[in-house]
Order: sequence, then C-alpha cells, then structure tokens
Amino acid sequence: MSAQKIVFKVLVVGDFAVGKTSIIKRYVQNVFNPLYKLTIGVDFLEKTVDWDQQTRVTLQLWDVAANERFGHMTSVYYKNAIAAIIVADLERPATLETALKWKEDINEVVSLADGTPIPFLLLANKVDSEDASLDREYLNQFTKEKGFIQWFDTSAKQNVNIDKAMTLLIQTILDLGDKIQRERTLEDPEPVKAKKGKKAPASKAKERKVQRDAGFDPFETQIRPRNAPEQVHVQPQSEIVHLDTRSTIVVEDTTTSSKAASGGCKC
Ligand SMILES: Nc1nc2c(ncn2[C@@H]2O[C@H](COP(=O)(O)OP(=O)(O)O)[C@@H](O)[C@H]2O)c(=O)[nH]1
Ligand SMILES: [Mg+2]
Repeated sequence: MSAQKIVFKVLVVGDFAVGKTSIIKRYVQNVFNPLYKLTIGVDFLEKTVDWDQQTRVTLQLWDVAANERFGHMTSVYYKNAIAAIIVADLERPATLETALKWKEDINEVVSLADGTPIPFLLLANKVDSEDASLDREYLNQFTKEKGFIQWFDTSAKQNVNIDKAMTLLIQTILDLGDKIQRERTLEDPEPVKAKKGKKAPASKAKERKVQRDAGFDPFETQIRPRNAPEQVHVQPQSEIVHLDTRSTIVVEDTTTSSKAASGGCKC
C-alpha cells in the first residue's frame, strides 16, 4: 500500500541572526556555515520523513527574514502555515521578547480551521556558545505561560536537539489533525464511515485519507489578512508562493517544484 503523503508548511521566525537559516540547513542538509549571511525576503527548504508505514510527511520550512515582521506580505507568507518555530538566541536574552512579538503577529494572521492558534515551538539556539546563558527553570515557565508547545535548547553548529525538536513538531501537528478530525467526526460521522461492503478504516492514517477523499482536510488553516475583518478560507498545499526578490512573486505548483531538497531520513 502506498504511504499517505502530507505536506506541512512551517514558519521559522525570530530576531536577526538567532540562527533560523542555520537550523533549517542543519536539519535539511546537515551543514553549518559559521559566516553570517543576511536572509532577504522569504525562502524555504523541504525535508521528507517516512513517519510510519502509512504516512510520509514533508516538512516545508519557511525561512522568514527578521525584517519581514514589519512588512505587508505576511499574510501571503503565512498562508497555509500549520505551525511555527520561533528561534531565540541564548547569547541575547532580548531575543526571547522578540519571539513573543512574532507569536502575537502570527496569531493575528493565521489560525487553525477551528479558530484556535497554530502550535508554536520555541528553540533556544547557540547552546554550544561560551556566551550562552541557559536558565531551564525560566524557560520552562516562559514556555508554559506564553503558550508554546515546548522548548528545546539547540545548536545548529553542533547539531544538538534539532531532529528531536522537529520530530516533536511533526507529532504535534499529526495529533492536532487527528483531534480536529475526531471533533469533526463527532459533529458529522458521515465522512469517515466506510463505504458499503468495505471494512471501516483501521488506522489514523487511513481515517485521514478517507476524510480527505470526502473533501475534508484536518490540516486546513485560516488566514486573516491584516486590516481585513473577515476570515478567508484557503485551500492548503495547492500552491507555494515565494519571493525571489521583494518585487517578484513566483507561484509554483508543489508537485513540480524542483527547488526543494528532499531527505527521506527517518528521524
Ligand atoms: N555558536 C553558534 N553559532 C550559530 C548557531 N547557529 C547559528 N549561528 C551563527 O549565528 C549567525 C547567524 O545565523 P543565521 O542562521 O544566519 O541566523 P538568522 O538570521 O536567524 O537566519 C551565523 O554567523 C551563524 O553561523 C549555533 O547553534 N551556535
Ligand atoms: Mg537567515
């Protein structure tokens, strides 16, 4: 049986030079560059993970440049994002404050189909650095109070906790989809009922597929363009918009995108 393929668009945001690009490159390409190169606009890399025998997840990591928080294009970048990773720098405690601002901004623009916030993961990066100051107690409290699903101390340089953090994020998104689906099933059991003469779906992955075949996507999100009061439903994963330059928008079909790097590791 062929595996169910799911694409999750995940925003990677945070202050300047906290290590967003380095974390993405470490996770997807297993490389680290000590030189700082400013990210302009927005770019993405993908990694595909065989989650289980029935589920193949492609994590599409959107590297959003720090100054884009102030731009007008955020609702375009955030469209279809199902989760966000916010990166802070353990050498600069002030970057935790910026992390909160990003969280608020994203919550204003994007939400899950049921209107609740998308999940946020906090990465406290550069734990390898001599200048890192790590207060675990404080970060535990911060994570709980501010509504992050979890935090990890990470090092893109030494490859610390990055796979672990991404695995937790994928698990969280899948659980969330299953929860939304269960709620939907309670409201309207029709879409998951087995067709006449066929066995009822046995696994979560199969249930998800039946739901999708019935036109329901538990991973659908809502986008609320800034300054526009009404919520607009969008179809997830139908297209990817990325900027090559500030003024050129390239619209690609995900199925034909050659930009992405694809891993295939089981993490
Ligand atoms: N020591 C250390 N330096 C890092 C780490 N991650 C990134 N850096 C460095 O921090 C700088 C900014 O990283 P970058 O990924 O470009 O940050 P971004 O602006 O958030 O994308 C670069 O010089 C990186 O080499 C890390 O885990 N440890
Ligand atoms: Mg960058």
